[in-house]
Amino acid sequence: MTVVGVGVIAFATLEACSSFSGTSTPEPEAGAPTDAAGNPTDGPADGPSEASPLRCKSPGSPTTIGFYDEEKKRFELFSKNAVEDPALAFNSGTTEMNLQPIAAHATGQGDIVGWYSQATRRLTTLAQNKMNATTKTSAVVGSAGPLWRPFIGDWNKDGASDLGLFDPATRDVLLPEPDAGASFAFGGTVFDARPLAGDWNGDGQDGIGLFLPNEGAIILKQVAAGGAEDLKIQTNHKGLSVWPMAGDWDGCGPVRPGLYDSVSATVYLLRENKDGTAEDVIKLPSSYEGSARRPIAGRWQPPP
Ligand SMILES: [Ca+2]
Ligand SMILES: [Ca+2]
Repeated sequence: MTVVGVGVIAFATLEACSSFSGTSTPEPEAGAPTDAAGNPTDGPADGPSEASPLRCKSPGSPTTIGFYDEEKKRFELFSKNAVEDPALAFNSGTTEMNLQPIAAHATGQGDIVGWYSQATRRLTTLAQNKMNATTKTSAVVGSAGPLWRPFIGDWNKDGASDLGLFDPATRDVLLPEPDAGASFAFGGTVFDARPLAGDWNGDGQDGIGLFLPNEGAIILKQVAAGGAEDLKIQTNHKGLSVWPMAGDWDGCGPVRPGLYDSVSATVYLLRENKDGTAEDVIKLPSSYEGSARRPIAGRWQPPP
């Protein structure tokens, strides 16, 4: 595969606490009650919800959900994983269609939004999470096809977010950053698979994953490389209206997948990276139903 270099997208120096890497797994405290799987069962009563006790006593800041509304060209970034008026909502400032929203780690504090354009094969990131922010646009990813989908991770563990692209037709994965051209096949032949990435086991190395909409399954690999998956999680959610995201939903440890069903406007956040896992359910208002929203997740950097 020939790759035209994308160049450094200049997410610049990044803080240690990334949505995509370096999140360590807090160990249960000695004597703390645990469930059958060894996960701590106690936690502050003011957790994300009563149905979801925190898995640790000293959570960091959680990753929270967000959306890009393709119809309104608008980002909506939530301050918590619950129904609310989005804490940050602003127009993307572009009229381009079919943008694939992403979240990436930025200089200073937190994550910023952007998009990958299938038409131009470029990644654009905002300097700040606000309207009319300065944008940075990558070079053309020369070998990417017209339907390739983006995902963001830190492939070389330098703290800076890197682009990945997935071809749902051929299952080809391309990592144009940071070393211009790693490519491999991942995921078997599945229809319309959707990529995601994260540090699934909390060892500081980002892995990759795919949501398989026809099966309602998520496959995860602990590294960004080809071959068989390390984990397959069967969810109760399938169909082409379901899109994946990834985050540390309670601030307690490794990154976990989440799903958003755009028809029912419902968010499902997995509590564990294992089959049959429990999940937190966030039913958004009916005004979200059937919309052109795609989910993203991050520790959103507030605008200055
Ligand atoms: Ca990197
Ligand atoms: Ca990892």
